[in-house]
Amino acid sequence: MNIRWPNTKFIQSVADTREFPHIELPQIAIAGHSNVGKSTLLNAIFDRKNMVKTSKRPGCTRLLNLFEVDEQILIVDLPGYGYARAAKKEKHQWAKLIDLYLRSADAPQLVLLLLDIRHGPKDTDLQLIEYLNEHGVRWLPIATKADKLTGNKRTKRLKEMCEAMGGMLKPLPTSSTDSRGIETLRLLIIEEVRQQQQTVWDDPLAN
Ligand SMILES: Nc1nc2c(ncn2[C@@H]2O[C@H](COP(=O)(O)OP(=O)(O)O)[C@@H](O)[C@H]2O)c(=O)[nH]1
Ligand SMILES: [Mg+2]
Repeated sequence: MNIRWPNTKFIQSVADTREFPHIELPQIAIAGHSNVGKSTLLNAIFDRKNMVKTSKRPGCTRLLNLFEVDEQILIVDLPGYGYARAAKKEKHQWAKLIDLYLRSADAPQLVLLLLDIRHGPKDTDLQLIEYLNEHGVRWLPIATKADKLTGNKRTKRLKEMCEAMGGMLKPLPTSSTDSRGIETLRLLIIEEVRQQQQTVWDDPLAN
């Protein structure tokens, strides 16, 4: 299957959860450390070069960026965290925005947690996982930059990452450079949306 989403569009940036627009679509949020490859991966999923702005300066976005995919899915790009040089106040603002968002009526059904395959989960990732588990937010780990490791090293690393996160979820390896895992990720998103819609309607995606 070849999934394409030609009508993907940027909706708006939200600095405060009170500004969150009323959009009744299944919602998936994307989280991860700054520089993990979040913007690049989103562009790869959307099959666009510059739908999501990539920046050389890590940690400069402090907003929720909303994208609507083919009028079917709302993708929320969360600000990257864990930027060592960020001021304490900035880190606090990040945590506050994420906390308000994840506990709001607009909370996502699923969080895709991006982790650099070379570094695995860092303390800040583990803190987020703990938070998501505590608040009953479903999440799935996605390993980025899989092209940076090969063969056994990659397999071993994925296993270690899985163990470091409690041993339940094995990260999906992806690469925006060689497109590995991108189509699987699109399928995963579609499957998530299908499940959501089935609870509301009678399988509208069946044809
Ligand atoms: N080798 C490799 N580099 C990547 C990949 N994805 C992103 N990068 C690089 O990682 C850096 C950070 O990417 P970016 O998407 O801006 O990260 P963000 O801060 O998480 O949004 C950039 O220099 C990208 O070119 C990938 O799949 N493979
Ligand atoms: Mg980015």
